[in-house]
Amino acid sequence: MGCCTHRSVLTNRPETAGADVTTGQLRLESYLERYFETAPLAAVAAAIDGIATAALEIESLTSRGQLSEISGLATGCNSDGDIQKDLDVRADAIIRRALSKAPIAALASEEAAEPEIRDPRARICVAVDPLDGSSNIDLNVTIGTIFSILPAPDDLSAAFRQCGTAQLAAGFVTYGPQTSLVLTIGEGVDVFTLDRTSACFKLVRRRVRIPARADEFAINVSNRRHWEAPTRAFVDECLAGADGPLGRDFNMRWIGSLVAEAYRILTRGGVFLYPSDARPGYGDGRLRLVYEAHPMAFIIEQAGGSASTGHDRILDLVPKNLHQRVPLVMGASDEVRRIEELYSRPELIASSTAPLFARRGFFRI
Ligand code: AFP
Repeated sequence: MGCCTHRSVLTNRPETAGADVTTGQLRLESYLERYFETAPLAAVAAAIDGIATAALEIESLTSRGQLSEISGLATGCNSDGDIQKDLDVRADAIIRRALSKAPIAALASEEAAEPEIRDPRARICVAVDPLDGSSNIDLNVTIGTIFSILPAPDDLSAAFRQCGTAQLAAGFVTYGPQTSLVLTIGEGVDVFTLDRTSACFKLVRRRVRIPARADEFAINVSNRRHWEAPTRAFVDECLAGADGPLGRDFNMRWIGSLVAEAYRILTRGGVFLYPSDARPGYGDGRLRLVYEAHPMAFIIEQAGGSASTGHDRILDLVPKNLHQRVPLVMGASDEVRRIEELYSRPELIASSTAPLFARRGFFRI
């Protein structure tokens, strides 16, 4: 089954192949059609078609909540000790099945310790976070699926040890008020919304751009006492508002769902931080490099933003292992630069919030 229930890109071409490209009319399958001419991209398009198909099924589960057989309850732990909810496991199975038609050499998932080797002659590999934000499943908050598509190396054991710049495509789906697909194939970022009547993803925004300057930041402030000084200094600068070194007021958001934060940044700008911190197991932050940070960094950079660890560009990182965690700062370039500056020049920290927010300052936060 393709992303539109009544036809599949792999079987037949839509009558409206030359559909008008104004926003809202181009269906995902027509958008993907132009990639079917060239071999590696044909496999990429087939994988995206598969993920879109899986998203239809996952969407039908999430949109029905407790009316579906999904409880949102924990069913066990994945290989890294993270709690696995029933929808995590279901989404993983749905995606594996939907991708069975696509020519994929290897498939990796947050929900499995090791990659699954499929057709070694195939030209691409896919890494997925089948259900991002699963702690929000029973809270009726936006959750999602994140994916990264890589070229298949000759030695498949190195399939998921490629730097982020090797990605051929990346994207995420949000299951929320709308079900949306955010996609890059290295030519900017486009956004599709699911038309639930025709069960079809339709293009709604092309070539999305993130403003260089943010006036909104997202971080889990409950971890402040565990943060490194540069992170603390940056957040204090934002909190200092117009009187502070950044000279303007900032709003704050934290949804606890990376896909929802990324969608907001692609819609109205901002900066997101999940830094390393002093809690046991958070020395490299919480988010995974291969199937969370790399695809998000590709999307954010394609939209004119930046993504960093605070020290290094996320896309330049070569994963040491499949489930490696990495600190992530992403969004408006000016703010990502400022955070990198605070990390590389500690002398700036002392001056950045001294008057009001220094440890011995008037306010204690
Ligand atoms: P779950 O999938 O376990 O809910 O984790 C979601 C996530 O990976 C990411 O989507 C959020 O930004 C982040 O973790 C939330 O982390 P905190 O719960 O520590 O705030």
